[in-house]
Amino acid sequence: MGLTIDWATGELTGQLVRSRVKKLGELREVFADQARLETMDPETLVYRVQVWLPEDGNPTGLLWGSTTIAPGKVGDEYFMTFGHFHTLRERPEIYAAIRGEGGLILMDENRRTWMEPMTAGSVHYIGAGLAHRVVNTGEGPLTFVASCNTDAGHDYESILRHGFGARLKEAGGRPVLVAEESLAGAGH
Ligand code: PAN
Ligand code: ZN
Repeated sequence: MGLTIDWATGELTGQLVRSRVKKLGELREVFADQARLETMDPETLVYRVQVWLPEDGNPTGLLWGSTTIAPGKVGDEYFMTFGHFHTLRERPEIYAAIRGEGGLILMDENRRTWMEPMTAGSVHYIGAGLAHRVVNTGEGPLTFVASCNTDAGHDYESILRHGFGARLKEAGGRPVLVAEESLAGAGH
């Protein structure tokens, strides 16, 4: 079908592959430390997404994607994806990590939030109705592949408004999931 993946890097090649990048300046709302953000270059590349979409006209077809998140932090918070619910809440997704170290943050509609560790070879089933975001806690790039129905859609608005229920931050040299409530209590 004219699509290939380089399993070392996650790079997709094919005529129907679309690529987009997210720079720090487009992710202001998702990081907690706004003062630190102001000191950083908004052109910094945080992650790159490649998506292959089938052309079979099937409304519930399957897409194939690859995302690479650069290593980095805003203050003590690691670089991460924007995160989203699927617009069609009943649409699940599968992620599989191919390199790097990090965490998949999952959140249900009641804002209950938890994390699954991601490392080369870990496979993650994102059940219906769960918001999902990936965080790179490693020294190098974190890459994962993804597949879900083409009609799933992205609801970024809910994340923009309410965020996730917890953040993955470095504390004592290791990643710790910190509940937003306790952050709010600390005056953030
Ligand atoms: C992924 C994500 C990709 C980038 O393909 O879209 O990793 O994350 P954001 O969309 O949150 O910026 C996916 O989950 N698709 O449904
Ligand atoms: Zn998704």
